[in-house]
Amino acid sequence: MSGQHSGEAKPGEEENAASRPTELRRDIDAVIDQAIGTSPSRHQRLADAMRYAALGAGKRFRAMLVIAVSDLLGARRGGALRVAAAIECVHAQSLVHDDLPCMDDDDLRRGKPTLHRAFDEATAVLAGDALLALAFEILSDPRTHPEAAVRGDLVLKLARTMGQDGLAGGQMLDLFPGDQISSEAMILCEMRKTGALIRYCVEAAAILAGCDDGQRRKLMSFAEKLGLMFQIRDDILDMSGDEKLVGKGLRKDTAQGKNTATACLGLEDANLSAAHLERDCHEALIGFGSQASALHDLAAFAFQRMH
Ligand code: GRG
Repeated sequence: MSGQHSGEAKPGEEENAASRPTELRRDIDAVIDQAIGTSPSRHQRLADAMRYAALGAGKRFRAMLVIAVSDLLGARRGGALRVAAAIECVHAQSLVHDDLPCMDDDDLRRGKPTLHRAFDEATAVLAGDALLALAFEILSDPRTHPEAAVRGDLVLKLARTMGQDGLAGGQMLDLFPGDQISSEAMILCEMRKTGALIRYCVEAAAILAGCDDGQRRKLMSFAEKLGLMFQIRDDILDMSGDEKLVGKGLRKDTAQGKNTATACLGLEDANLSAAHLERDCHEALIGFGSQASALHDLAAFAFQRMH
């Protein structure tokens, strides 16, 4: 992922899956690939499109976050990997639909043609739909957690994360910001379209592990700051990043009149805001000690990322 997340555990620190990104990437791909399956009775083009969107590329930031929190809280690794894979399916769907001509109309994603360019629009819509359905299938499978109540909670919270108060609602605010560019409206949009899924990564790991209220409050505070910071950094990269590194077309937000952090605050203040949020992330983790080092690394990565 980056220098801070190089795959080496620091001496004296317990190694966890989030500190071994290559291994984690392989494990997540294996869960998604197996869940897509190979049934000959299914439409091969749909399965191919789902694999094109969900396997191989991407930083797997959300998966790493799930694993880092579940390692911190002592959740079972197999279940955490399945939750991480389900979240990466939702994330992949959101990118596929975001890139469609009726939304942001993008040609490049993760360094390759967007799904509707590589396949066709109808396939991209359906592959996105099927990836969402697959996420719920993965979560509600007893292999994710033996207790039905835990699986039910995971499903309920994901449904809320995706709906009007989450990704779909955030994307509406992104596409139809109204006349007024304000920082309140910008923050609401960013918290929903991006923050909600990052928040769910932490919430889902806490649900899996069954942590106490005090730990949950600190972790959710961390998650909210992290999600907003991740999107502000995305806005900054859209304005000042390198297209080759980021792997998608940039400098479209301003042209499209989007209510982004950079449009609202300017580049310098957007950077300052991201820096404050990074500091808040680290502060929220005080109390977990060195056991939360993978989470500190992820916050540092989210702030410093160039892709
Ligand atoms: C889920 C029901 C439902 C609807 C989706 C299309 C849509 C509604 C929402 C789009 C939300 C969106 C694309 C927000 C941007 C999130 C974001 C910062 C994406 C980039 O994440 P990275 O940098 O990407 O982690 P990689 O490629 O590394 O995984």
